[in-house]
Amino acid sequence: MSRSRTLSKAVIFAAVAALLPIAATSAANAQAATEIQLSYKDKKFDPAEISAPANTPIVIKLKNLDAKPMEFESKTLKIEKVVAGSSDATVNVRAQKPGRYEFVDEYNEKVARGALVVK
Ligand SMILES: [Cu+2]
Repeated sequence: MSRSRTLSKAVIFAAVAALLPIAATSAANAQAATEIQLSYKDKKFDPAEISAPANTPIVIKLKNLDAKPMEFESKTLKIEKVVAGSSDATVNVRAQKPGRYEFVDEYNEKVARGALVVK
């Protein structure tokens, strides 16, 4: 075996060894994610308050039942997502500390409000 081939095997081994902990971490995160169903209809979120455990990723399955588009927005969660009328979207929320995180439909901010309570 040539010297360069031995070297490249070592490099590949090092690269794989470096990637393994990342793969293990994302698998753990995927497993721990809390999935929440949330509907939007007549400019109202249903339920208006959702909750999730702290320090685990959250996946909000959002159904816009209105014919018009809406924009799911949360300043505290740093999320903005436009959802077309009569369609579904997935909103991924990073793991959060305990607290109350308000969200709105930015197009109807005064009436369309909700909150994610992390405990
Ligand atoms: Cu916005």
